[in-house]
Amino acid sequence: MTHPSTRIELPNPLDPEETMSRDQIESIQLTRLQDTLAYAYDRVPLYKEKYDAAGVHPTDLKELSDLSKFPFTEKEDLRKTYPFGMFAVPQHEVARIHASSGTTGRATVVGYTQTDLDDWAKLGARCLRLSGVKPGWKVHNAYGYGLFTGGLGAHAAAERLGTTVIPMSGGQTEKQITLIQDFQPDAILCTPTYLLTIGDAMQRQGIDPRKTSLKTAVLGAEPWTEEMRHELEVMFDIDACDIYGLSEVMGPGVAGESSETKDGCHIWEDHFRPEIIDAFDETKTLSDGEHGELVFTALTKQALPIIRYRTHDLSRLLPGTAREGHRRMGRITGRSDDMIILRGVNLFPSQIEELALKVPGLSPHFQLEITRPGRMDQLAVRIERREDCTSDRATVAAGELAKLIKIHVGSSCEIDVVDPGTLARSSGKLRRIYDMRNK
Ligand code: DLL
Repeated sequence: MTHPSTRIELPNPLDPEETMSRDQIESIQLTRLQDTLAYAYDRVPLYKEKYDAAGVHPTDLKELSDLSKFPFTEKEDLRKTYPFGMFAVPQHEVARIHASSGTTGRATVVGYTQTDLDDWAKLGARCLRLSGVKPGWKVHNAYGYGLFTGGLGAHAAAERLGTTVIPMSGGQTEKQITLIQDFQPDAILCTPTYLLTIGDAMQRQGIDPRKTSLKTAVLGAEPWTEEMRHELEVMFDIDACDIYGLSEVMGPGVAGESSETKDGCHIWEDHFRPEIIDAFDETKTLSDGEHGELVFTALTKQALPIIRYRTHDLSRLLPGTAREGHRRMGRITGRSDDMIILRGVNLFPSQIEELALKVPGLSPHFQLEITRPGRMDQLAVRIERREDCTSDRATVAAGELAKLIKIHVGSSCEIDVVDPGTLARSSGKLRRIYDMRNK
């Protein structure tokens, strides 16, 4: 007897909002923005205090550009009201809580109603579909499960799309490899540096990552470059697409990238209104195309309305391509608080990644160490050579990288090429910067 199945051949049309025109999206944004401002003002004391102090009221928002009259929300606001002070619904309506790791202070706590979770899954599923993941595929989810939004967020997205989810979580690299070989997943979800860790470990075991069943990787949660995309696509013979999100705004799925265009993440603008501001002068809102700091307003969130949230992520807004009504964000070059200022020159780890991968013999495994031996800051780039790179070649490569950094970034640094496998590997977000100046 054959069993009826509810999952086989599910229709999988796009959400109607995905194909809306820019005008339609902006008209939805306006009404949702007006509702959200009123909702937050009525329910969250912090918003009322801030808006009263700034002399603005939700009714002052008549058109989208009026948003710039409203104060920003900062991570510090969530910290001050820790744990639940910015929640807009009573606790019994909160279906789930997540929290950020809090490496630079108190953790920030975020909450979701059941409707918020449904929206999150829907938007995450849109991202995966846009990246080429298909219903019926097996999806190996190696984002960490727990308070981090990556694991459960990507999990719900993959389930919503109608895939078979393998909830592996991060870490236990040997087990990841065994499961990839045994379960034959079609797609993998993890951070870009963790996929690199898995690929490296496979090669050390004599397994060719190009021969696995994987066809697609949807990678995010940390900055990565086009050079790293190329590295991973060649290493695994896959399509690698970007996915963006942050806990305070939702989690993974705020924006996702098309596998056909691979030209940056489309922001789901029926649920989020993005802005770009001057990272060093928050009074200046920048135009599309200009580089600055991303600011997000969530337009539909119930448990934790978030208005003009300063992400500190540096990017720019670009017109929609694969989903024309929804603008894209350029690849994140870094976070304004991760910027290294070295003798007056601004530098991001992603710039080093981009340059290092242009030098034959050097691998994408590197760390940046900043010290102050005298009165001057010094940067040392510690980077692994590739397996097939001889020590003579490594010496030449070090010189080449130093020269590229001098030309493109404008600062001198010391390059220390180390043996393969020497530097710490990531199983989630990789720490690249070791600032020893105050140690
Ligand atoms: O990292 C959510 C996420 C999980 C996104 C899995 C994608 C995939 P948080 O831990 O709150 O949430 O960290 C958010 O990570 O402000 C960025 O600085 C960085 N980030 C996230 N996605 C990307 C990306 C998750 N695609 C912070 N490119 C954000 C660059 C990213 N940076």
